[in-house]
Amino acid sequence: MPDFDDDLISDAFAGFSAAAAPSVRAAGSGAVRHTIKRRRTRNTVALSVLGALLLAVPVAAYASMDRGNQGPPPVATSPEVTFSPSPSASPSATPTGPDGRFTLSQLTSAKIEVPAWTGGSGQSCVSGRVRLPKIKDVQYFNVPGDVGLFSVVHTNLDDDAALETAALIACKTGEASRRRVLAFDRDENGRTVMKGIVASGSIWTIAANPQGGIDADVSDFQACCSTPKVMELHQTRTYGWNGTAFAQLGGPEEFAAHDGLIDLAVSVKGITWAETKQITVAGAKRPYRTATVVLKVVNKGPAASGEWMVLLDDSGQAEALSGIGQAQPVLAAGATVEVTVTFRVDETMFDLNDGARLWVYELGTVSSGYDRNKDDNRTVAAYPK
Ligand SMILES: [Ca+2]
Ligand SMILES: [Ca+2]
Repeated sequence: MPDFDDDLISDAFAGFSAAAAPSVRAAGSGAVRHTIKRRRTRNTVALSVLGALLLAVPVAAYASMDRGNQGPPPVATSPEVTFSPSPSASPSATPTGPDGRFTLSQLTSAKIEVPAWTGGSGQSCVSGRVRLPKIKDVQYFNVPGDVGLFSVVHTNLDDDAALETAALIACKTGEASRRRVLAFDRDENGRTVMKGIVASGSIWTIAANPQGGIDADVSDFQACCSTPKVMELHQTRTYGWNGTAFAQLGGPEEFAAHDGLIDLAVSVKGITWAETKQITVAGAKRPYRTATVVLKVVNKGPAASGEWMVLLDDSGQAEALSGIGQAQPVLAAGATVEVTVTFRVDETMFDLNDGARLWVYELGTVSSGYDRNKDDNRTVAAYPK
């Protein structure tokens, strides 16, 4: 149910609430696990987290949101629309069928068939024979009808050797957007044919897979607003034609790295405060102190965790410097690790807050709640008084 799942992501995480009830587990837990190819772009950043991790998501509804997406059977054609093959494109396969390659400009210059967006906020997304504008950002855009075309790639999406076009489109539904990859081809009379939905979900980019189909950069949710982007878990998943339908052909099938529950717990082992330094912020000198905090993180199990990270809640006015928002290696059940993080605080905040709030988050579990006790995922690094 790709549309249903996709819609939930858009609706739920636009404003962000994280984590969930521990009793809910995605179906198919026996599915083969794949290596998670987390996008290696996590950097130490100043994180701003919207208050506490609220456990407000109706988790049952999200239990299947990370399932592989299967496209429906090929749908309607657009007989009125014809394009000539892109003259700049060079054949990379022996054409045994019509050339199905379109440029982004071609697909945005005439009306194309967009399947109905089912469920929830999708009802506001345009569908049918529509002309989609180009969009430059797949998450943040604002166009009439709120549906746009972000990118195209040329790849084999059916049983013939000629190449077709995979087009990544998005519908703005709030701070997030619903995304789909559609397949376009030509029929033997040169008419444009929309062959179905190759994939849907929080897809950021697509690339042609050499074996056919597409490699999609997919995340477990779409961070926005004050939710740190580093909390998104990105995977590369392959989708394409399996001879019968569009289906996931490769890559991870789930975002969580394990079936069983875990219990990460964090505590402060020690804090060292540097001397006050005058730092210019927004044109004014402010008295800042930097804290170096050694955190003890234990996984009480019973399962081994996936990758996780330390995050900083900004309600204490602290600003992350290092070690925060960085993916940490998996933690075996019963294992303990020490993590050193640094942050700085305007010392005039010491009278207003008791400390900096730090918490641990397992990547890929924003909707699934594998941590059986979230109370101990948080700790306070006390400010000096
Ligand atoms: Ca083909
Ligand atoms: Ca815990």
